[in-house]
Amino acid sequence: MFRKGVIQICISAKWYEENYYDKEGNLLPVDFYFDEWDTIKLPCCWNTFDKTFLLYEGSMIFTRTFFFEKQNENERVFLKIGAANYLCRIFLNKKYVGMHRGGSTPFYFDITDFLTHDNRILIQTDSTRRNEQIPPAVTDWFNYGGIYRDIELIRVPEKHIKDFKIFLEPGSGFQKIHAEVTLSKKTDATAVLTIDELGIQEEIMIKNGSGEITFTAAFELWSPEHPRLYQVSLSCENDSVCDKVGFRELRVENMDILLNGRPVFLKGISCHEDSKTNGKAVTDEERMENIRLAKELGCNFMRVAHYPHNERMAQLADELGILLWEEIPVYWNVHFDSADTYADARNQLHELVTRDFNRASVIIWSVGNENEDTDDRLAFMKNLADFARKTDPTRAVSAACLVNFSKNAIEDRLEKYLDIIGVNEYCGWYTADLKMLPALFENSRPEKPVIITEFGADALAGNRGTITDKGTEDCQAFVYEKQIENIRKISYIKGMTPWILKDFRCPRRTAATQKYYNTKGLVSADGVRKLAFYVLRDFYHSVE
Ligand code: GCB
Repeated sequence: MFRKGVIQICISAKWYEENYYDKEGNLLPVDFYFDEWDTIKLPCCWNTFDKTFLLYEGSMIFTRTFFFEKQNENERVFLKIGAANYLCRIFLNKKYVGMHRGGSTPFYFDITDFLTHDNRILIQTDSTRRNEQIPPAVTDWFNYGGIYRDIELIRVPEKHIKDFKIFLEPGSGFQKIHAEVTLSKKTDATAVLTIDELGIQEEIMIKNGSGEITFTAAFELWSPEHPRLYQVSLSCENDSVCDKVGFRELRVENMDILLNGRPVFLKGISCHEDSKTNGKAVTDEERMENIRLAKELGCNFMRVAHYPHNERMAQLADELGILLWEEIPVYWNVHFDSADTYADARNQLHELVTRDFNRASVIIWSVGNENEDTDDRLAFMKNLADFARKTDPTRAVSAACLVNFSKNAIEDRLEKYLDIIGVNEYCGWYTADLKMLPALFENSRPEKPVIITEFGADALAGNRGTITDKGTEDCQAFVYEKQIENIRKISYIKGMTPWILKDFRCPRRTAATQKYYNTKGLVSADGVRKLAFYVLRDFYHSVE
């Protein structure tokens, strides 16, 4: 089974094996052998694997051999790659299987017809940053390379369950569950949905490959305080899938965000997927530690920025009880006039929504971060927002917008197409004058609830000084105090996710107090809590 195997790597776009021939049948020369390549354990980011590769960006080839035994004539075998940054091309037994672009979402290839008993797989990943990609070349985080999430072979019957969505039917008075099934073939069938703990066993009639059902059930609601999950299973002929699912309702009504019918203030924190030792290939322990830190702060909400994090994050958030904002990397200076770039962004959104649809913790899809308000950007992001809303009626759509600096106001034409307005403002830091903050809030007349998706200040852990000494914990804590003092008075602000839980690797950050890290974390990359951590903690523990 091809799962977390030992993979061989080589930095080269060329590769040879003794038995490779050119088109005329001439033996190709060999100047190295797969067996001599370096060995790496996947998944991982090559940058943290070996310091030779720390700053390497480009193409890397991974290969291994494996045996495969068919279990029956009708099975199909899919190769799933949890994420590979950014382009990924797959070859199996010297044949090209396909390619995927997008560095943070999972993808699947049906490799049944490529498999034999003895197999050699070869996967090329290319982490080159390009302006036409999502994200574009310039970002404020580290561009880790590699296949950094799980690789799996999945066996399914030829006619299998392709998609299964289950959720609390919005507006049903918290009484009804809705489920939708899609099969791999456009045929008729009957599927059976079971939730043992609720005594539910429902038949779903499938016509032409799809079916749905709505039924009444006496379930407990999922919430951060009570993260109740139910074991759900679905079977259809020879196939079955299962999931652990919570049922909750999220609505935006007038100026309120309602969770299970009650207004909620989103006490949040932003976080990257980044660890000192593992890069983006963070472990479950590291993810749980981040959630634990957020809970210590008193959070009920996390903004997992700026790209889809590992699917385990949403599963753990479901289990541990924390609401999530999930985001695609439509970040800064995107080629908004390019149809190709739009297709890339939309595909990443589609893969994210499909992956996490059944996660109760995820309440907001964000379609971008800090993009200048131009006509092309408006059309591009409106289409993404419409797409998210159409594919998912159970969540809110948002984006982290810029302040309109010419008016010092929360004002962006995209607001019309969002359910919740996200705003990044750096009063006290990039906008040095803190007096701009009360003015910003007074100047604004948002017609939808606002989340302050970013504010913050850099501070090197242990670096102390006065409140005006940039890069000190004291200055960072002061910015947090002033921000909180202002934000708490504003009734249209329904949540906040300050920037950021932990310091993260960032080659653009060259100051002596940064050392190639963005040090706006409340906690250092080594886990040291800074003064501002306690400022935010005291605030969150003082509000409902
Ligand atoms: C921002 C960006 C975020 C940066 C942050 C900063 O506005 O959204 O990606 O890391 O500011 O530290 O400058």
